[in-house]
Amino acid sequence: MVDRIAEPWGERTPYGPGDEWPVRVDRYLADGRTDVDVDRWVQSASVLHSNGDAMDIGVADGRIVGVRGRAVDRINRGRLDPKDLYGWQANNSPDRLTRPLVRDGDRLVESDWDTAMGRIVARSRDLLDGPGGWGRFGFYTSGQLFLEEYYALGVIGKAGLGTPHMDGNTRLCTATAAAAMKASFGTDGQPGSYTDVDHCDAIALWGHNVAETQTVLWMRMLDRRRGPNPPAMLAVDPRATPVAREADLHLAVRNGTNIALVNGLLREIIRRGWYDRDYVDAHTMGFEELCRIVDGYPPQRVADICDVPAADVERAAELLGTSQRLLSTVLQGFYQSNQATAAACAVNNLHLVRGMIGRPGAGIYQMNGQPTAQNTRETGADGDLPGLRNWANTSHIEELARLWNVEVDTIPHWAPPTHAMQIFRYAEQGSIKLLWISATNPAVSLPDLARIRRILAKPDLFVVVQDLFLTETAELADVVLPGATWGEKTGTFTSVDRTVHISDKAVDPPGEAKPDLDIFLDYARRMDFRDRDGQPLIRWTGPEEVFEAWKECSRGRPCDYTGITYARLRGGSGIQWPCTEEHPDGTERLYTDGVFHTDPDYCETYGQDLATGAEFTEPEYRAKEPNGRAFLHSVDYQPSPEVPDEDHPMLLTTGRTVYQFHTRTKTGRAPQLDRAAPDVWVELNPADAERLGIAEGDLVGVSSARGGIQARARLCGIRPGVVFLPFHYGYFDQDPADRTPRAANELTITAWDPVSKQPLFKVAAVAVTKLADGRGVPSPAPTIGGSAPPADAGVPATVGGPAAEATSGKE
Ligand SMILES: Nc1nc2c(c(=O)[nH]1)N[C@H]1C(S)=C(S)[C@@H](COP(=O)(O)OP(=O)(O)OC[C@H]3O[C@@H](n4cnc5c(=O)[nH]c(N)nc54)[C@H](O)[C@@H]3O)O[C@H]1N2
Ligand SMILES: Nc1nc2c(c(=O)[nH]1)N[C@H]1C(S)=C(S)[C@@H](COP(=O)(O)OP(=O)(O)OC[C@H]3O[C@@H](n4cnc5c(=O)[nH]c(N)nc54)[C@H](O)[C@@H]3O)O[C@H]1N2
Ligand SMILES: [Mo]
Repeated sequence: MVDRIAEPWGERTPYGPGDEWPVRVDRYLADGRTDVDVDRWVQSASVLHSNGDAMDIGVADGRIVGVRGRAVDRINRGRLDPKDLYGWQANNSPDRLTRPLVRDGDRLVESDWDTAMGRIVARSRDLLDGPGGWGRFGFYTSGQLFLEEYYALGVIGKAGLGTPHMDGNTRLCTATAAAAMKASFGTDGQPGSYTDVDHCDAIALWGHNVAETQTVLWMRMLDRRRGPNPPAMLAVDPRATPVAREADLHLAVRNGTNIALVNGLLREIIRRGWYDRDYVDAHTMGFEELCRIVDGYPPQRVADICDVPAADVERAAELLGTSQRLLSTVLQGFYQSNQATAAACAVNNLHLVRGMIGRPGAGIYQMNGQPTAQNTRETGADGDLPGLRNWANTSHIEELARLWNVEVDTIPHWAPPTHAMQIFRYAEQGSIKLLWISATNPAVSLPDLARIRRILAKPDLFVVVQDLFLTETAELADVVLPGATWGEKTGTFTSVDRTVHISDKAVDPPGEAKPDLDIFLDYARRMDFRDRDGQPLIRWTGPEEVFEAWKECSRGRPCDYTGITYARLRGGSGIQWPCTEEHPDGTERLYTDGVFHTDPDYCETYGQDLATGAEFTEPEYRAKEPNGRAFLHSVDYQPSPEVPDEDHPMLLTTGRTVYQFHTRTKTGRAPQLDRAAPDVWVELNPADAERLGIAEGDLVGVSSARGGIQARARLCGIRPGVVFLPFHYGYFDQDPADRTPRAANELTITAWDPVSKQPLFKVAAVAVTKLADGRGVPSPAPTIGGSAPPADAGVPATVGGPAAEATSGKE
């Protein structure tokens, strides 16, 4: 028995380089049940992060009663994280939406499917027939639906309505991962494999608190660290996260300065001869320009910009430069920070110049965050074209037109797809009049919430929200559609390392809730979308048919799924794409031969200027003659769009705790997780706190040019001058009479990366003031994770108690 709230990572199973990661099967069954009480186990994988932990769902009396990890799976070998173990309880929550709701004046009232869909279709027809046509529609979807649902939505948007205004919350999440891989390697698609952890001799974590966010991947890293010949570890993060505390070297950079750091590291690596001249010559372009740019970042300049010791920059360069099998992971500390795509590409550069790609242990994970973000991108539900096709390549559009049997001009491709922040801007300006939001909660997760609420509440904007609960966003909708979720519907999704899993239906959804796929297909039927021959555009009736159609769409593209079937996904491990007739067991690593996806006829983009985002044309791209070589992109450091000043003297950054997922619609309804981190807190460095007269637990006001919130102070290991807020806390479980603002995004800025268009959640200027004395009661921050207080602070440890007892064993 293990309390997995008190011990999120469980027991160590150490192993050595090249060995197989030992099995450890984790399980949690509620209410003291044991295996004999379970009627059936149904195969699935986790939807509370991008790791892809494979699990079985335990069912008794038609309800979910627990979960266990799947020992056969290549990703987790049986392990589960705390959210995986306890999060499923939200499915059974009594406040699930069970019927559609429609707006009646200032109220939402219960209705039926015909009425709700009837309203959406009537509005759609009016808009489609009126001035502006397809330009009036905006779709904002998720990284948490299934592949089949995204593909159906993508076809509705692109071939049915013909609108370019479609994006996912993946824009907030992994747009930069996609943009950086497109820019460096030609297309999206992770080069590495999780088994690189088994082989590497050094791990660099770039703005990635993997211990709290891909907890099972961290277990794998920790098990290597506790075994023979452990890998060295470098952490780049302004906070003393568990990763930073474990690392051999921690660079606590000032947030917003990543590019200066990586440029400086590249300079040292090149000057000290730690690069692979042959690999550079044979497989890359842009080395001379890279040398010219990074030459401007000697250690002392990096130290000044990033506020880290110059000697540590040199030590980090040595750690990276002398490793033989380097594994890098990159996530939100880069993607949501200043110069996101440029900084993520700089990590790619580091691997390319050292030839550290495409072989065991030498891997890059440009991480995903959400469980199915990879599929949003692959299927084009983020506005890109399905199959990682290039919107500027006419023959790619023609392929899709043939596949869907529609006119080429129906498919929007005259300009880049509209990104999420621009969709909200169009809604604000009134050109978008119908906004359909599925499986995301922008009234908590987008920057500058006062503005987002104002937009969603506009009387001339018809808002459809498809969710499990009456969220902060759903409250502002005109129609609310009750979705069925994980465990209640069947579909597939793909992890960071391209492993495809199936998630089978285990139980019926509550009330009249429906799978998102059924909702989208119902809309297509009611709208009567037709193909070029006057036949129904969409004839699918269930997920497996959509999957089969998707396989055809993916054929010949990097994400080729043609060798995968539902049957093959059932019973064993997940399978990594590309999976074809020639490679029936999938593909462990990409670019093993040093040939990249940069061929002009194959690539996903003709490229952008990484400093400004300006798009290059096809002739400009062809003139570069990439011949399968990767691009080394180099960019100079520019300060963040917002820096501290007299009124707002501190830097804000935001992020996550191990116990909560996003806006907490699921984890806030799982008692063990909720109790471990029940309310917002603000992390302060003890020196800043002393200067401001703030002690542990004091009530603090944090304000920016956008708004203000209140939170209790946690004094911990964050760098001086910086404050951190978890962004999880909206108001769903607050007393309705007391809606004191507490969401981090009341403060964040409306600004985005010029290339990936990912919003800047990690840098804003704020003022911090003490509002009330905490009288010695500590803040609600967990004592585990980035918010861990000093050992002598006297804060009681975060524990789960008997209710959190899970098991770990050999099977
Ligand atoms: N428990 C939990 N796990 C999750 C999720 C969750 O909500 N909860 N969400 C999932 C999703 S969708 C995502 S996208 C991932 C996110 O996973 P992560 O990226 O690991 O999570 P974050 O906490 O957003 O940010 C990571 C770190 O970036 C640091 N940071 C902030 N600014 C900077 C900077 O300018 N430079 C650098 N180098 N570091 C900086 C922060 O201090 C933080 O520790 O997690 C996934 N897993
Ligand atoms: N300040 C700050 N803001 C951030 C971030 C940050 O680090 N800092 N991170 C950003 C990132 S990386 C992300 S990914 C976003 C996440 O932001 P959101 O996507 O807004 O967060 P969630 O709470 O996961 O919202 C998902 C919604 O979908 C619903 N849902 C879940 N499953 C299903 C389903 O099967 N069907 C339907 N119809 N609905 C479902 C859930 O109930 C929930 O309301 O937040 C972003 N915002
Ligand atoms: Mo994310």
